[in-house]
Amino acid sequence: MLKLYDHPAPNPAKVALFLEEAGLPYEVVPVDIRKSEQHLPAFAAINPNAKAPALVDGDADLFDSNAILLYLAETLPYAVNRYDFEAWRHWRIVEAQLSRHAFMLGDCYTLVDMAVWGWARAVPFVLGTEAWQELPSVKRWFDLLNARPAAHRVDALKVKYSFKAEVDDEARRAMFPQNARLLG
Ligand SMILES: N[C@@H](CCC(=O)N[C@@H](CS)C(=O)NCC(=O)O)C(=O)O
Repeated sequence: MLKLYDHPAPNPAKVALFLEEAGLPYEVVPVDIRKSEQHLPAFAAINPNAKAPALVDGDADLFDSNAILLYLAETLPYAVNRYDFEAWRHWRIVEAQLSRHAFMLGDCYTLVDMAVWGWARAVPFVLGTEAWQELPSVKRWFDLLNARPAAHRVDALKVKYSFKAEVDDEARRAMFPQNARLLG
């Protein structure tokens, strides 16, 4: 796990913000600069400049907040891998449930099915078009719900009103304004 040598001061805060925005797990090691902990030999071994923040990632010791930000920006594959893994893990739980029951809670169609259906529609987009082959029970249940007249009427709404379909830069700015901070 990443270790952030942290003090609630501007330079460490940049790095903490990035870690939080990226959803990366990290452990905080407090460095109280008002108690001179930045000058302790153990910390100086990590950051010879004797200032917070520092970051330890496995064998890599890093210092200077902007250098750390650039280093962290290279961890995108880690973040993508993490969320892809988590998405599959959750859908496999749903798959196991629907392999034993017609609907999420058993034999009856309930609110839980409606809640899961909302996101099931995004499965090919999030997990790829081949995903249904790995989730046959979810697909069986999804087709059943999609065949309901109510689901047809819901689909008709997106045709009736002209919603933007492209996820371009404008859409990304609208949906994830917090990411502007990552661009500096
Ligand atoms: N260029 C360094 C500056 C780090 C820095 O000045 N850190 C301050 C806290 S914001 C600090 O540790 N001050 C204690 C000291 O100078 O002894 C960076 O961006 O990380």
